[in-house]
Amino acid sequence: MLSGRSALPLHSQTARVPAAAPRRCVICAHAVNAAVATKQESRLAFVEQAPPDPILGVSEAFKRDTSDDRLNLGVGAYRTNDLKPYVLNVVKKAEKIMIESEENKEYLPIEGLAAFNKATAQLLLGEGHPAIKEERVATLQSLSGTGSLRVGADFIGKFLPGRTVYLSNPTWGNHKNIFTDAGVEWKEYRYFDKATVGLAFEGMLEDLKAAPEGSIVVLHGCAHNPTGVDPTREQWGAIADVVEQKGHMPFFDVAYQGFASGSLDDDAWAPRFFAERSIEMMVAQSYSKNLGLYAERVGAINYVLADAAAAKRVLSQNKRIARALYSNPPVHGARIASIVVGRPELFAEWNEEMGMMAGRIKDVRQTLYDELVKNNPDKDWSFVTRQIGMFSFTGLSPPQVENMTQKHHVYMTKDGRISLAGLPSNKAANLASAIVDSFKV
Ligand code: KET
Repeated sequence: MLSGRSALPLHSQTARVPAAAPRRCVICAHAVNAAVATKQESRLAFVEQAPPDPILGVSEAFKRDTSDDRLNLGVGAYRTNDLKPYVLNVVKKAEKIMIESEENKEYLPIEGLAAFNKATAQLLLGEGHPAIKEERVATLQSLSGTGSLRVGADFIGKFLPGRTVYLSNPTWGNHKNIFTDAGVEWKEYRYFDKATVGLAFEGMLEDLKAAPEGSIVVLHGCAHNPTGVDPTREQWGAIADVVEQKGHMPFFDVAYQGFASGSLDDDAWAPRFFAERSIEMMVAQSYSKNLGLYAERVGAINYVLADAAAAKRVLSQNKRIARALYSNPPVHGARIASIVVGRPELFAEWNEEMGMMAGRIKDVRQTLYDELVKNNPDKDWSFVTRQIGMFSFTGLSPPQVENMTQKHHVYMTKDGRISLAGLPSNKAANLASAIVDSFKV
């Protein structure tokens, strides 16, 4: 076992023995160099503990709670009314088709599965959209919404250096991580008005007008996370006017298409409206929620551009970015999505299932509202039913959220967001009384 004359045995681990005893290798009892033996501390000992993730860390804390009343309303993941994760029927059917056709596991091209890329651009813009026909859309399959945003962020860092990214205040917490880690500077624009529990529309327009020309503006395609507050169509018009006047580049994050309203078309209205106005844009898409493919990491980054030659070159550079990040994307979920979108009977069934999921969330939102009104009729709870999508942004402060968790075993994010997708209707009354109680803290 000796490698070279003076070398130590390769397996020179020491047993933990009193300091005075001679140090010996635990395997062959060879005497071990004292300097090596006493060096207990890792060269990485200076690395500090990272804080738990504000969203996914909530699920970790929830798992440690043993109370029967515990409720996980942290992460935005759909559950049935019995709190079971839901695998869509269309997903099971697509997987059956895949097994029967004995698909292989070869690497995908760097840009992903061609059938998926075609389907995802069509879902986004609508079938037969001129931008698709004219090959002005560059689409790269990536690792769900997060990975697609990150590829886009790296592209901005490389090809639009010095541009600032504007994020809504508040926004999905991971946006900040993504742009920070890509080395792209970000700032915030006003979005939420606490007083009205609605859109800070004037403030938003002012901030976008004040941003340097050619800035990148991250916009939530629908069902804004965490507020559940979206601009009206008229307001989108005014936002598009400013974006156009200032030459900003919109970067849409579309994580809830079809899942917010139950309609793929309605939920894609805003990015389609920008495309209609020929505003060049970036769009990240996710299939975590609408196809329930959370763990399969299915999504895409799209660039809807003014000319086909630019789209071709932009795609080539996105491939270069993806190659170094993860080389090529996973195939399984992309095949599922392309089969579901590509077969009319499965596509129709998918729409029904999305309608069912969106419907359950709407129902439980209404039940929660009714229970809140019953519990405390003096407070205006109308914001609960005005908000759309998966979440309710309650306005609870961090100490009040602490009360929700410590006293009532309700796990939620510190910003006061609750995921209604994790609420069974028979727990709505408990949740309402926990919220009313916590507002007194
Ligand atoms: N964008 C938004 C706005 C978003 O809410 C999520 C996920 C994503 C992108 C990314 O999802 P992906 O699975 O990478 O496609 N949001 C939920 C889960 C999470 O935080 O990762 C959430 O807010 O709970």
